[in-house]
Amino acid sequence: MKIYFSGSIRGGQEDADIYKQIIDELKKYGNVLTEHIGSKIQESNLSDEEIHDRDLKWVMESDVVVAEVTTPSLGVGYEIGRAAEFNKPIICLYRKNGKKQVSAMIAGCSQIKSFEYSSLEDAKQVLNEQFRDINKDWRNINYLKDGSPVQVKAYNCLTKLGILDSLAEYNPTLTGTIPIGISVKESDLDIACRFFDADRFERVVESIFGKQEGFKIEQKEKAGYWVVIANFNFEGFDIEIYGSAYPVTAQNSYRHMLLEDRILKLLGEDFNKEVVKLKELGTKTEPAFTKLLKIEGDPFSSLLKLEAYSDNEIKKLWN
Ligand code: 6IA
Repeated sequence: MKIYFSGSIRGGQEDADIYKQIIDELKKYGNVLTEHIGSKIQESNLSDEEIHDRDLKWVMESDVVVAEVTTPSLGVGYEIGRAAEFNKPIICLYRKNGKKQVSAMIAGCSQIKSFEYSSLEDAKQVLNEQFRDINKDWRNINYLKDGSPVQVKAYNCLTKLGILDSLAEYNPTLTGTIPIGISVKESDLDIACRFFDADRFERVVESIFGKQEGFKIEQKEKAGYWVVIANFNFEGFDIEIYGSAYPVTAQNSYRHMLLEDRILKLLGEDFNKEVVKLKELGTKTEPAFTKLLKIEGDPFSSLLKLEAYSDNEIKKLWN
């Protein structure tokens, strides 16, 4: 795992010691490409252009970008923006020091996960929780093979259909409740995809799956973006292909699944049973979670607020 750590240099190097401690922690998870940011850099024998090109190459190569954003820095903001463009997972850490608030362009970006911390211990905990999620590759469905009977059935269905291979260029990822073990009888198999051209994606999906039973496909606008949704039946499953211009990791179905998986693991068997009970009575998944955790507002968007909660904060919601 290659980790790009980003921290202020010309923006101000007061926090270099803190960067060093975070970098030392990050070394437990992989190879930190930018260790030099943990010491005060006074001069460089590289030109600005050489620094820019080298650092950008490292951002592109990295598996994850971790930024300490307490000290505002143009370079850090730029690196985060480019990392978002390359669809890298991005973790931002900041301390509330009463001086400056984190920019809305960072705190408000759905592709970036921002966390406030006050001690190094807090930061370590955040990293521990985040790396646990990053290390699981949801695109590879092999995990279903060792799962429950319905997961094994889903694995066989998807493999027979060859859907993950035939749509490979769209980063197809199984989302929904079957992967996280809280499916009910009616649960479908949701395949989230990312396209760059909606019309082409629609044509490709139709040409591959158009002859499947009950096939239908539509293109519609959702929150200012075009999405393509195809449905059909295969081997007893309802299959839904959902394509959007958003990277899969930034799509709501993917984010809901990761968050729900984390909550289920944290809150254990009793909570899992309560979720399934509500779902069997007809409640949809996200409303079931928000109801049990007493979270107000629109279930689909308010649940996502929990992404920024620590494990302990989530546990408190259930106790
Ligand atoms: O705008 P800033 O300088 O605060 O931007 C800091 C970010 O840009 C860091 O995350 C670095 O990855 C990158 N960066 C900016 N300047 C440099 C640098 N030399 N060496 C390595 N990375 C850099 C600057 C030399 C200067 C102090 C003499």
